[in-house]
Amino acid sequence: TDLDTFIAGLPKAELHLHIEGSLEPELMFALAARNGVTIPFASVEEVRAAYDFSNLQDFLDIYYAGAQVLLTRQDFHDLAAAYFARVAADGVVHAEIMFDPQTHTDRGVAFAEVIEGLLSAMAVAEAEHGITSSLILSFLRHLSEDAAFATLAEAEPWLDRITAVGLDSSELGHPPEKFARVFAAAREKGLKITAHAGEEGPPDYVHQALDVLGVDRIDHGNRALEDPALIERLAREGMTLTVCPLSNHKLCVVDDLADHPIDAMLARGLKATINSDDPAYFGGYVADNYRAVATARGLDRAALARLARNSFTGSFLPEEAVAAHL
Ligand code: ES4
Ligand code: ZN
Repeated sequence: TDLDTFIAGLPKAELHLHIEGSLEPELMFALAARNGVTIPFASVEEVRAAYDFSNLQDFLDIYYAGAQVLLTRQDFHDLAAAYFARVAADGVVHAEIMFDPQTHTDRGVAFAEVIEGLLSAMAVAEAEHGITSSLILSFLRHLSEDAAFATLAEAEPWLDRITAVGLDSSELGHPPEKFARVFAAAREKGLKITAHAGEEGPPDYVHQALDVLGVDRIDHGNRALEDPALIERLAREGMTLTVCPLSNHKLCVVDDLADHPIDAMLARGLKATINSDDPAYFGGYVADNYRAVATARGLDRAALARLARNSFTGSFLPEEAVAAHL
């Protein structure tokens, strides 16, 4: 079989996906029209042309602007339904989906509209595509810890349908320790914990995610490679890293995909996984990310299968469900 067929045929979990980052320009225009929202672009082509980023903040500015077309429960349903329909073809059988409630509640959209729309699409995905999924509520780190606490309080009625909390948005200047108390509170409520760390931030932010937040997973983690003792610790603890190759390239975390450290991570014993991050903005869904590193770094099929296997062992699925996927 050819490489694309092999990759699509590998059952895989997606562990690092911002649902707002799966908003394709076509749907952005459709929702803008449906909701009477003005967007600063004349065409789908103009939107795609704007997706030329030099760093994380550059991207985030456009990502938050795009999210403004999302207003109703139906919008969030349509957004997630489009994601599931797309990744069914990529061999995704389980997805742990991050959402940023503050991006919406700060514009006056009710938390209930956001989460009920996502939950209804998740039910359809399981029925129609056999894809299981769970939700990761991600706090925006450029906002205050008090704002994160308020978001956790708003989520209270749905805590049995939220698997984990995460930490995303502008990393530099917003270290994990800023959120020590709210992550402790989330853990008390039985939620799993993940955090973006070491995407643009230094290795110390990865240390803080481990020691201060007590994460179960690290999102990205690229810059951990600058710290040999940290690499050793992550390997020893079997900590999963949710790596996003096309994102890393688009946001200039790596200058060239040919320099992507995915194989270095595996060689150092790190439990790396492959994910899409914000597929509508970074030019590819999860299978595209597998293909990109397979081609750029010459990964063989055993390495690709290892990465797919890691996506299940690194998931927040219960042990029996993980075993059923291996
Ligand atoms: C994000 Cl790539 C990335 N990094 C940090 N925060 C984010 N939110 C959406 N995509
Ligand atoms: Zn991310």
